[in-house]
Formats: sequence, C-alpha cells, structure tokens
Amino acid sequence: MISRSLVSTTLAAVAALALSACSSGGASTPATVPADVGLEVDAGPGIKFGSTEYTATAGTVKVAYVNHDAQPHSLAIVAADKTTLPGLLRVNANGQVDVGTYNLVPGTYRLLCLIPGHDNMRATLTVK
Ligand SMILES: [Cu+2]
Repeated sequence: MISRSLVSTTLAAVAALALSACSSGGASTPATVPADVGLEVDAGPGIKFGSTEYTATAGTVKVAYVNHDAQPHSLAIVAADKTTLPGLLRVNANGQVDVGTYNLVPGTYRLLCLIPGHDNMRATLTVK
C-alpha cells in the first residue's frame, strides 16, 4: 500500500508539472481561441485532427490548437526540410486551447501529434 500511494503521488506530481510546464511554455493558455489567430487546428474527437488539410498565409502566424478530445494531444509543425518549428503546442484536456506564433514561409508543412500511439494524427499545412 505504501508503494502504491507513493506511485499515485508521483503521478500527480508529474501531471501537475506537465500542466505547469505547458502553461508556462506560451504567454498563456487561454480557454478560448484568440480573435487574431491565422490558423486554428482541432484535435479530435478521437486520435485525429479536425482536418487533413490546412492552409495559412505566409508571415508571422498565430496558431491555436483546440482539444475536442478527452485525452492529451500535441501539435508539431514540421517544415519541408524536416525541421520542426520551435514551439510545440500541447493541450491536455477537453476544451483546452494552446497558442503559438510561428514564422511561416510559402510551402508545405506537416502537422503531427507527438503523443505515443497518435501516429495517425497527420495533416498537411499549405502556406501561400
Ligand atoms: Cu494526439
């Protein structure tokens, strides 16, 4: 029993750490999508993005990642040269929104969720 309660305490601490790490990663973790986003990407419901095709206008783009699912999802934006843009977005709970700002040049990017087992979460982002 002692080891079991220790495990759950540790898990709670890890979860709290993950949450605080997430909210400190961006400027904030708003509950709603800001009005000035250039791209909104939806996670779920289920292990998929809301669409497999997204488009955005080149430049400095604010991206909102909205969780419509009960489990955590992340969003990595990968350029054509396979480099991942800095600023992994992470939404841990249903209704959570994470926002990041990216410098996008014209071309094709891939959107990925990096949560283990979420390999099916793949989409294409076309920037013009
Ligand atoms: Cu996911």
